[in-house]
Amino acid sequence: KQAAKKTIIKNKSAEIVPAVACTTKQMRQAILDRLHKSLATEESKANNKAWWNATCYAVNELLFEKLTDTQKSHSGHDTRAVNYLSLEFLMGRLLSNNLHNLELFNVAQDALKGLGKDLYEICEEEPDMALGNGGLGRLAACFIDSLATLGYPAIGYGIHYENGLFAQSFQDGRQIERPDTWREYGNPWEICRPESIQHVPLYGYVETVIDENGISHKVWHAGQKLKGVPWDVPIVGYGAKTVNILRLWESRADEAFDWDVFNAGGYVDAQVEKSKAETISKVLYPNDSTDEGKELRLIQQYFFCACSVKDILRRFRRAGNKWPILAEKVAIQLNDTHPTIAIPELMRILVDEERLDWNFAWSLCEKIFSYTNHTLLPEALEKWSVALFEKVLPRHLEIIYEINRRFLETVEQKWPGDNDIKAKLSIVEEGSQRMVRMANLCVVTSHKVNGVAAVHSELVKTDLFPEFDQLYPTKLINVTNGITPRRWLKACNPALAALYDETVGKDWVVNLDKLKDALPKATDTVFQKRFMEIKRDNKVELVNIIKDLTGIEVSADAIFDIQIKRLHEYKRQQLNLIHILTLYRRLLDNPDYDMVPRVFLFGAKAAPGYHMAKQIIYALNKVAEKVNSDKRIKGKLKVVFLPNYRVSLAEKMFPAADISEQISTAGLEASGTGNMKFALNGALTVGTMDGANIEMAEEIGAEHMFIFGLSVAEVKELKTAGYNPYDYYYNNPELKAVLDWLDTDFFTPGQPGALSDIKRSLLEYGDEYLCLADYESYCKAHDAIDTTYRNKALWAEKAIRNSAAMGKFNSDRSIEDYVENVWHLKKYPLA
Ligand code: NBG
Repeated sequence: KQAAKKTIIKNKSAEIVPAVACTTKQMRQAILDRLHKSLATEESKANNKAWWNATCYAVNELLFEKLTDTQKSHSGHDTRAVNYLSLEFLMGRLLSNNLHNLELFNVAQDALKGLGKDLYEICEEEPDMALGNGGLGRLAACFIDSLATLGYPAIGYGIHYENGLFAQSFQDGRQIERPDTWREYGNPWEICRPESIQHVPLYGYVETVIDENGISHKVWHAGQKLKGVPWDVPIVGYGAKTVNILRLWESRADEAFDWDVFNAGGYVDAQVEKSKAETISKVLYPNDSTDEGKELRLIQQYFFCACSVKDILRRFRRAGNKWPILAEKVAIQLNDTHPTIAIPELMRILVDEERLDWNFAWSLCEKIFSYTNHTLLPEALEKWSVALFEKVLPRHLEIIYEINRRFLETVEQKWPGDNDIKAKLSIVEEGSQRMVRMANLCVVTSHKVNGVAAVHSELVKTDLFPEFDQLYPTKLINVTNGITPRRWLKACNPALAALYDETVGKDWVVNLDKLKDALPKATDTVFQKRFMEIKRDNKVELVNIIKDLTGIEVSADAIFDIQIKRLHEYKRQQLNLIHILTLYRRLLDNPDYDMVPRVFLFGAKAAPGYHMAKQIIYALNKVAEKVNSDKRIKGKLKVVFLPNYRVSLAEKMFPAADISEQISTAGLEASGTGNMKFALNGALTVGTMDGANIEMAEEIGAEHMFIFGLSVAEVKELKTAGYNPYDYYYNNPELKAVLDWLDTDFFTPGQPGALSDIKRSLLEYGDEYLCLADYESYCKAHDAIDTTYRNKALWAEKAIRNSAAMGKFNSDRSIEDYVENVWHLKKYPLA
């Protein structure tokens, strides 16, 4: 257990007004009551887990009332709401965040102190809700925080995975995956809602039926049925004027379905089928940015979409509404293509079950759906085989064919006789194995399609969907990502948050642009000193965590250079690695090599089936072992790979960073959001002109970042001209030496070649991500970091400028952009 001992930050100058009235005394009593009356234990017996549970229950008592009030207000006003459909919500821990959003953190801290307990230690008991892989899932979590904070009616819909993203450990440097059993002993934050269960059909066949008026329609006879059980997690906005919900569906066998008949084999087979039904929500697919073509994954997608669409329509009907106003009340955001199947599902319900006219139903769908694209990587664009569809969702396939038939008529009108364009845009891809292209279905249906940073959205238009952009000129738009300042500054960096409270006023929490008011202080020596003292304190805390987790000792005087994100070749942790090797060689060649001591920190999980990503983790761990124990380099270089990177660990790393590594090949990182978290907490970015880095440079001033490498245009040029990594290898002796090093057994004694895979990927296999092309410029950027860091005042100025310029990158701004351009919602905060 990491004992995070944070200093209690109290700002005496301005009293915090809690969003919910609760004194320290009342809080203490509530916690004790829950300990006694809900957990049936007492102070002398309770362990920290019990105290954590009791504190969560005490917070819930305050939250649930607000939740009910919000729901009452929303149904009373029959509000238009956005339904955010996402296969991933990477929530992390909730206790500290909920307390901060209620403005009760200090109250709870004092209450627990009175009981001999420390809130920070209690918070460490909470397992992360790791129901997501990386940026896409964390973005969804930031967005629902902002929606509630801004007072918009919104529901997050997702899956109640029994196991979230795998827990990672290292064995001899290699990644080991273990199940993440986050709710094995229950979860105080969720409420089961059996009254809102949904039933989901699967498999079977489609029949054409003629009704009494002689009109034919389709009936889908399912071969199996699942039951979706909703679990609601309250999402409290900052100030508690709105408590929305995140509704997560758990799959169960449907008793209403005749399992015995279906199985003919009787009891045992029925039980087997039952446990199969329960596997649907068992595990999160651990792939980041790659498509996983598995039947179970398609069923997961359909399961949660079908439950959510039915739930949305249930609420709509309950309000007594009629179909023509469906699109006035309902907006559905598709977070990537994972929930695309919601489109044919809504069409199926409207046309087959509600017997609405196709054109009318379609016109509703076109107004209801919108889609966010999160990547240009071709391997991440989901496609499902027609054969699989036919088996699992036969009626949906028919509906997709009909949508496509009508769509191709539009294409014919625009480009008469052009079969190439038709083949390219068609929702169904022809070939030896016919495939359904989910992204095309999304673009055809949605009224708005957005990328997640300016450069990415531009590339969506020019490279990914150029013909769609011609066909629908106003459909493709940009909404730059953002992060919630509540979690990513106020809660995770209390000392810096307090400094900002004092400097620019407390409402930066809901108006991050306010941080700009601190810019004139960037050159003020007193302010610089305070800012950098906070940074140093945060580094000292991380030093202790590193020691606890790995046994490695590092110095807080070194530059903390951090790369935390999923392990992927396009994110180029391997480029970071070969630069580390370069520094190591320089130090071995010249023990007096003059450099500011540097600690390179990593945190990353690799998809379990992604061989090269796992090799990179292995190489980093092996290099770390060698470097950290090499006395010759006098501690100037340390490499630390922290195991099990996750939201709660990230919260301790961002505040302690000097350097943020954002080094993807230009054009491949759609946005990045870690880049924003680092800068907000006062780290300087070493990065390429990619994703949101570009917009960050606009806000901060590129001269206050360490920009390097090829631009998007230069990457394209080089690839067109024909890229040959050997040119760089033979022309740069330092580069050649470090790559050749990987072929020896220097880092893996007795096992020469154990790291050769990495060299091969950078040479023989063609270096798809252009690491060697960017190597020299990357090394120069690092030299500049070293030089700049020696000038303390200059560094402090830049750190402040980075942090204070982050106003644009808060998720409240992203949400307001969506509201204005896509969702058109009204605010309904509680009085
Ligand atoms: C990721 C991108 C990131 C981006 C997040 C959130 C996927 C498919 N995409 O660059 O790689 O910040 O989405 O938009 O996970």
